[in-house]
Amino acid sequence: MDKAVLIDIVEPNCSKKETELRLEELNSLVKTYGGITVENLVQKRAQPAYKTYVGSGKLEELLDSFESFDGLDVVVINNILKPRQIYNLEEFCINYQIKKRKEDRERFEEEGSSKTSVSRWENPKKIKVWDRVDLILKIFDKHASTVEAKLQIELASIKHMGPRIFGMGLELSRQAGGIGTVGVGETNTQIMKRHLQKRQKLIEKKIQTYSDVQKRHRDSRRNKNFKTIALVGYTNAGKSTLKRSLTKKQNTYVADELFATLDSTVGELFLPQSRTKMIVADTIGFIQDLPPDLIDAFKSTLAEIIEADIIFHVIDTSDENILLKIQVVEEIMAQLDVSLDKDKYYIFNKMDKLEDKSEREELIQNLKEQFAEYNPVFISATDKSSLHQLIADMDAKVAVT
Ligand SMILES: Nc1nc2c(ncn2[C@@H]2O[C@H](COP(=O)(O)OP(=O)(O)OP(=O)(O)O)[C@@H](O)[C@H]2O)c(=O)[nH]1
Ligand SMILES: [Mg+2]
Repeated sequence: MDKAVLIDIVEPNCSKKETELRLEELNSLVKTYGGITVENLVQKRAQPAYKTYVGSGKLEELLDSFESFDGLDVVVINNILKPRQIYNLEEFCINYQIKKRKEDRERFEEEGSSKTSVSRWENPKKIKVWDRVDLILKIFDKHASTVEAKLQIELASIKHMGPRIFGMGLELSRQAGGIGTVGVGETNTQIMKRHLQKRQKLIEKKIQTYSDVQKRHRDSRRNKNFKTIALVGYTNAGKSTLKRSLTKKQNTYVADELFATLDSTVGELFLPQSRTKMIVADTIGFIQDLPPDLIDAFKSTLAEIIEADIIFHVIDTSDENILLKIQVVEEIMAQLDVSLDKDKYYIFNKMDKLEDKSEREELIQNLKEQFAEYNPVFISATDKSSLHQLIADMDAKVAVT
């Protein structure tokens, strides 16, 4: 299991509350991945450091708190870094250990114990450095169960990691090659680059095949006049739980972890009045700072949202960060070009978690007013009886169309 140090660089005007919530989310991501957080560090700065993103003084201070690096495997930074910055940070960790080793050796020399004493830093350890995208990709990779999801992750990884490999190659070529000669690194980089470009084309072709099949499924549903509801929302909001409760798909995977769902699956919602059905599509959840490359790679999975007739924006009402998360989801939908004239319902979920009755009533009233245009509905996806009204609304909807 990876022992991780978490670093978050925030703007100087970031509130204490928001700083805490950001760190909390990063901790959940690390936990979902299976890592253990050993240290947290938040640095306020208006501009990230050009070379290493994190200020080097602050970083050194953090590393100083370790007796040795036995207790550290990975540094996770809660921001999106440039490939070169990640590379520089990894180098920084190696150079730190080399410096420590030198200091130890000099001290042993002075003390006259150089023959018997061995520095704790004798064999520098490679500390991995991940940015937020790396961490999300690792979780995706761990959770992906379908071939399509795996291909989409590989595509996103190539797009994210590719420049880093080229960056390192550049470094190697500088070391290996003199003026006017082609360095070993450079040739290797070119080979790697060609290999990755070929692989990317192949993956894109394969993903297209899957996406064509899904399109045929969607067309066939449309031809039968079935309307599709897409469940959209922040990760862990309860989308899959809702799908399970609305449809007969009892094998839908639900888990208290981030990015439990990575594909898109559909189920049928039976409407008792009109004796017809709607299709419910569950898909991948969103998160703050989702990199565009990732959204792009998952376009075929997300097509279910883009082409749905109705959007159920599922919201965890018990979440302290509710408004921010609503906004993040809306922004990602805008990036995806989800048409604004789709019928949209705000499904305020996990109502059972709000224990104080008067607080709950007040919150409902506020949310009803604030989001009046999005048909606010208050439910607990875990309690089917709270879904009657929602199902009745859908039934009435089919009746008039
Ligand atoms: N108390 C309570 N817990 C809920 C409710 N709905 C979902 N949960 C829990 O919330 C967690 C996340 O639920 P999921 O349905 O997997 O959430 P999701 O939106 O599909 O999450 P991702 O697929 O990771 O994006 C699980 O532990 C569920 O049991 C609810 O109405 N009340
Ligand atoms: Mg899910």
